[in-house]
Amino acid sequence: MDVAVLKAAELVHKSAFCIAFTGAGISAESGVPTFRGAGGLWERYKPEELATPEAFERNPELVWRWYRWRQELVYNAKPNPGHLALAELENLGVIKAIITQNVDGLHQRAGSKNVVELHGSLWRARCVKCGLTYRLERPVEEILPRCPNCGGLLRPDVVWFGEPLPQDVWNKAVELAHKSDVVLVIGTSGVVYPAAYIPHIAKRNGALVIEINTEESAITPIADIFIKGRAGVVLPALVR
Ligand code: BJW
Ligand code: ZN
Repeated sequence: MDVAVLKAAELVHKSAFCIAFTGAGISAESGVPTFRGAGGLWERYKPEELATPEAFERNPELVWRWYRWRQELVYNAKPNPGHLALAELENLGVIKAIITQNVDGLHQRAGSKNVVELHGSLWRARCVKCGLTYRLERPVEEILPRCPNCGGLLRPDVVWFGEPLPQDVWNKAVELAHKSDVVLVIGTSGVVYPAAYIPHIAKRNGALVIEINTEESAITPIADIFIKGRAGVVLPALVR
């Protein structure tokens, strides 16, 4: 076993308040594409045409088609050993919470309980008119879903570029970052803000930063331990 992994396992297990901060990379081994890099979603799609409020105003059908495709992909995917290891670490009382940028719901499906979703969820829709939110059990079927309450247009309840993160969710994440003494940063490029502040806030408050990624990221310069590898391989090695 790699010494960095052994050291990380020791630090995680003797931590008082360990949290995980996750990105698209943790779901890659479930077959869910990441955003950036080779094979990433942004290689084939322009974010400004799909993940902005302006895009939705211009062409809600196109945006819903993209989200429906992603919902179907995730619906047919399963949590991988990385998600499962984090759930087990929470079960063991080692990890206190997961702060995720992912909208796929795979942490919850793996059994994680305390999950803070910074960028919303593929499995919720929100009315642009009355603001009510709806839980989605499966991919939406309608070309343009409408609000049962007021007839307004529904949109995916995710955070698009130029939109603020939900205040309560953000406050909760910052509070967890302040409490943490170890933060596991897994599978994120660390370039999207304000989400990427989380590991920086934890670090500034004295937490150790342990990063797991197949490549170096924007977080790597502040990582105390960098483990180059796949989340689905490295995380199970932290469970003992
Ligand atoms: C593996 C692996 C394996 C692969 N194992 N690892 C400061 C400077 C410049 C710009 C800004 C700034 N602050 C804000 C901005 C603007 C903007 C922003 O950050 N832009 C940057 C891109 C430059 N931010 C915003 O617009 C945010 N809102 C905002 O600022 O509001 C201000 C405001 C305040 C008050 C009123 C009004 C406005 C919102 C950002 C929302 C981002 N939304 C998205 C889409 C969500 C919905 C959806 O999914 O459709 O969130 S964008 C996309 O990026 C998605 C992700 O959550 C997010 C982060 O991506 P992530 O998870 O890091 O994935 P990747 O693909 O980037 O990286 C994958 C990593 O995994 C790689 O490192 C791989 O190596 C690794 N990997 N396989 C381990 N097996
Ligand atoms: Zn409505």
